[in-house]
Amino acid sequence: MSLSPKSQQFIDQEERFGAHNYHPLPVVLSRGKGPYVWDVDGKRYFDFLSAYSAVNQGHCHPKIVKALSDQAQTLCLTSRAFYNDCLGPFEELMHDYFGYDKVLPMNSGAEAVETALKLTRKWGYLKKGIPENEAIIIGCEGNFHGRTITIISISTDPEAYKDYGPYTPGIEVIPYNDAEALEKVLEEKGAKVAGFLVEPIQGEAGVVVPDDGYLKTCYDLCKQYNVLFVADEVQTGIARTGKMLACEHEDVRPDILILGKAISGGVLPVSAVLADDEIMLTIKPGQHGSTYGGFPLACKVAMAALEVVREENLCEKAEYLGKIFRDEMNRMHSPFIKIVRGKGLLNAIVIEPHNGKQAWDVCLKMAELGVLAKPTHDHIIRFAPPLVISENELREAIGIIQQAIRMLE
Ligand code: IF1
Repeated sequence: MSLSPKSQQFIDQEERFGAHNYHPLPVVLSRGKGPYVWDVDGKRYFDFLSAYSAVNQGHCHPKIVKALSDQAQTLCLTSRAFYNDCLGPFEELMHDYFGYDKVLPMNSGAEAVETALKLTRKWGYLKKGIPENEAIIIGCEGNFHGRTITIISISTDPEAYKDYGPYTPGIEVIPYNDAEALEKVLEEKGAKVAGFLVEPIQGEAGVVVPDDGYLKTCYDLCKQYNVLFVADEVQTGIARTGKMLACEHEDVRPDILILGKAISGGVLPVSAVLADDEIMLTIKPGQHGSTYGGFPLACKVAMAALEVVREENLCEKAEYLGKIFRDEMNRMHSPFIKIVRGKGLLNAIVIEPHNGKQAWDVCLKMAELGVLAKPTHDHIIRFAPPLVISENELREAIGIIQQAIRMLE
């Protein structure tokens, strides 16, 4: 892909002055609107990553930007040392949308996961009676929950954990999509297990959708052994999979729910942990917090972002458009396409390297033709457009994806 001098200049600047902790696709973006982004040379792309499902409501959604702009000129940050007139309304809206007694607002997804891990342990000691410092939390192979030391202590991806030890103790990792593995570890160690942390669909692993019934079976095992079922819906939540929460596909109500990313429509970082009183009130005043957690600007932005989901029927759209995407990709019968999988508009294609070309080459060709997506784990391309994309726009983008694949065949 040839780069303009203007693009190259920004890339060189990042190379010179920025940490090298990413390997971006060689595209320099400068504007976004709805399902589209434009590069510095004015070329338009369909965004099929949506900032890893943070931009479900589309880039620069007018209602969300207005909420941001209005509040930014009124009151941005108070800290939690005082009350304000935004946090209560946000908390009540979260109750209305998700049905939990309480919400603990944080900033990044990783912070919310860490908060959920602390809450799980706190409940394990104060309510389940696990001996102090002996609580166990179970995670799944192939997980991605963020980049902090405790979270990467759960990771099975050397890229995520290597050379960051020593690791947080009290963690057991079992195979994903294997309820018997959960039952086995609970039979052996259930008395000391405080919680089971799971993604309803593993995003980073390559949109790995577990078998029907897996989540429900695990939930029932957690109930049987008095273990909290902790769902990380940072990526799968907020209509992405065709339901407000991916757990709804199996009628599972997590004991602790973790949200992030699209809760604020890709405008500023907002995350949250939701739970009922018996769990949430184990954390007393002064025992957890964050300077920006639940700040007025975040509350107003998140309220607008959540209202957009309902007003524009984004759950129904994701469900309907996702089926079109998977059907169209399955109908290609391309040597490149090994598997098409996903739920709603969280989909992925497992690429079979062909003609010496692999997923990265497909992504470069798609970018050249006007669709942005990025591989995960070498051979998997995740496709997650903003949920506001229209059927016509989706079909146009599918045409581009198919053209890119045909050109490389
Ligand atoms: C990166 C991955 C996706 C998440 C789930 C918690 C978090 C994430 C299920 C933490 C964040 C982001 C992080 C970003 C790339 C992206 C990602 F490739 F890293 F794994 F989406 F799949 N739970 N995922 O997906 O939320 O702290 O980032 O707000 O770190 O490269 P965060």
